[in-house]
Amino acid sequence: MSKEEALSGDERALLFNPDRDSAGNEITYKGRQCTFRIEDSSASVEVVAGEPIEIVMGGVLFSIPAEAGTHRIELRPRACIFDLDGVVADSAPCHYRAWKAIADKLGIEFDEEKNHLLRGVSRRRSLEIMADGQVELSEEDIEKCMTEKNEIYKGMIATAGMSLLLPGAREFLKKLRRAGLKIALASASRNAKTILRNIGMIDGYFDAIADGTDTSIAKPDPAVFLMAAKRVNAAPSDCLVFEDAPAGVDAAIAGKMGSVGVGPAGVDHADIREDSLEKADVYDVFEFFGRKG
Ligand code: B16
Ligand code: MG
Repeated sequence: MSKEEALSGDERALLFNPDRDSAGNEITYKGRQCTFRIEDSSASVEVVAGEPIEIVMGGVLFSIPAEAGTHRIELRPRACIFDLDGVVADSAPCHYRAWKAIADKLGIEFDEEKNHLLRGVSRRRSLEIMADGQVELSEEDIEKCMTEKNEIYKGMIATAGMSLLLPGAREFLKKLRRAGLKIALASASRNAKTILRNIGMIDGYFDAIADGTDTSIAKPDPAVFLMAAKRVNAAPSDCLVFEDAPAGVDAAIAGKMGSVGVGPAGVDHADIREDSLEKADVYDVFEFFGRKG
């Protein structure tokens, strides 16, 4: 690979990934000569004077002023942690329909509005919220309802297959990874890996996966996010969590991580808001890590 090919620039910035692009690279970008170096624990770029440009090194955005200068980042893992249901996969409607079948059997009220309260929370907690004030369930009933709901749900996700993949998700993750960020999945679901397999994302997209089979401690506890962060060796303060559920954003905040609220409702308290990964801008992520340094 030639030096020029190793680096890539898009319409907005020059991208350098210290894990992939070779040190000692020199490139002239928008008329400015840039020399990249990797030392023990840092990466740097020396830029000659010229018009202001932007450079993304290891997922961190630098706004380079007109003057000549050297800009440096400490090399340490920085990670984006993705929730699954509602962010990468559209599995919430399947959860709803499966719970609705159980609610009908139990003869209790359950509608789409109440279903919002179940987003991101564990299977057991979902049943508790659904039954609350309407029916008393013994431990045996709870186990039976959870098993039955899960069997219905598994049938639905098998039938839905690839159609659960949310538009833009794969492309968005690829761009972040190309820039040098670690990518992790953190989901409350015990079916997370099955869904990833169904939507063609089990290989090549995530550096680590933490899910409901690793911990039963539910969001808003940050346990599953902390586990994902640990698996990519990133400090919580170097993590940005993408979540569609209020409990998920609360968990990110409790874990001292940055947060991106994805989707229509309940996540306005996140640091960044995006309607979907399809509409999300990778530069919001690069700017977030740029502010942290
Ligand atoms: P399961 P996430 C969550 O997934 C769902 O949003 C939530 O509705 C569900 O109860 C939970 O997983 C557990 O799922 O029954 O498959 O183990 O948003 O954390 O990816
Ligand atoms: Mg979710």
